[in-house]
Amino acid sequence: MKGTVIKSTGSWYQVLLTGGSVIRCRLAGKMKLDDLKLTNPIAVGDVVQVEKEAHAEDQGIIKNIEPRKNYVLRQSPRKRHQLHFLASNVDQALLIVTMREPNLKVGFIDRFLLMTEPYSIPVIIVFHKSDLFISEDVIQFEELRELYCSLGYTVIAASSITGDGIDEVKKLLANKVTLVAGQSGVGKSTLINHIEPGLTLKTEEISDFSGKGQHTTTFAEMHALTGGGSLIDTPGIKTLAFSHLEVQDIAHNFREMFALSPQCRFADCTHRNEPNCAVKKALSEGFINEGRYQNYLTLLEEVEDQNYWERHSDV
Ligand SMILES: Nc1nc2c(ncn2[C@@H]2O[C@H](COP(=O)(O)OP(=O)(O)O)[C@@H](O)[C@H]2O)c(=O)[nH]1
Ligand SMILES: [Mg+2]
Ligand SMILES: [Zn+2]
Repeated sequence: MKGTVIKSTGSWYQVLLTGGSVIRCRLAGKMKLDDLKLTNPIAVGDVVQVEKEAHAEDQGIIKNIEPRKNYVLRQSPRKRHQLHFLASNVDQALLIVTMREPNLKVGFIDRFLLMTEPYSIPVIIVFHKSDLFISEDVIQFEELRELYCSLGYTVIAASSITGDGIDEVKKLLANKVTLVAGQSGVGKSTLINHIEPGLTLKTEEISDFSGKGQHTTTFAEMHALTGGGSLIDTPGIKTLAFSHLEVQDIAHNFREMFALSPQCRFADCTHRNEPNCAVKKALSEGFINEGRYQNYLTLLEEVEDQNYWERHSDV
């Protein structure tokens, strides 16, 4: 039997079978060992072959995973050397951020886009809680909208309180499989509840003075949308680290820089101090955004520091 993994709780997976029923499955023993670098060998969104257990009709064993059309991986928040699937086989991602409550971290947007870029997954960036925008937020939002739209992303301001932008988001989600992500407290659960009122996801109050929300969602879960399509709700992300990547992985996944790199003198140009660098030229002429470039440099440094310590960890 064939089905789609709609929830993963560590050792058990909920699989939505083609017929519409949901069955609780575990992995066939030998499959677990396939990739030791992954904390979760199966992602929500995976299409799998399932066999019913002889002793329990409502339980099954996942025998095989069909090739993934794409996936979104992050470094495991707990185990630095392991990777963790956020989801697979998605049509697009919806990244929810806020200007305040919690305060915007622009670097987080670029970090998120680093995860979707390897498969060129389209991303909709929602600036949520637009009801809280003060005039300087509006100005910053407009600048960011211009920047990310120019890079090919969709940018929308929305509020679950005033309803601003909600219909627009809803339209974009229809008939698509969408990975929904954001830092804790940005109103992800609230927004999803507005888009699909039948889905009463837990929302949480921001209780601590740091403005960071508490974690209540722990595992990714796929929910069907009544109008067609589905959402994959993921746990609130605190931080995204990329020490598993190499310098060139970063360089290749900042799309505007990658597009210019064939014009750099060196094929492996890191766009820092190399002569005849097309990226530095574009930066000085204002064609590349200074903030994006700074975030790029920060990520390069992170990756280099990490690689340095890994190479020297035996001595
Ligand atoms: N001002 C404002 N607050 C919101 C909005 N959406 C959600 N909130 C509040 O933000 C807090 C976190 O919401 P929640 O949906 O639990 O966030 P999540 O952690 O991203 O799932 C709650 O106190 C919500 O009431 C909005 O559009 N505007
Ligand atoms: Mg939530
Ligand atoms: Zn260059």
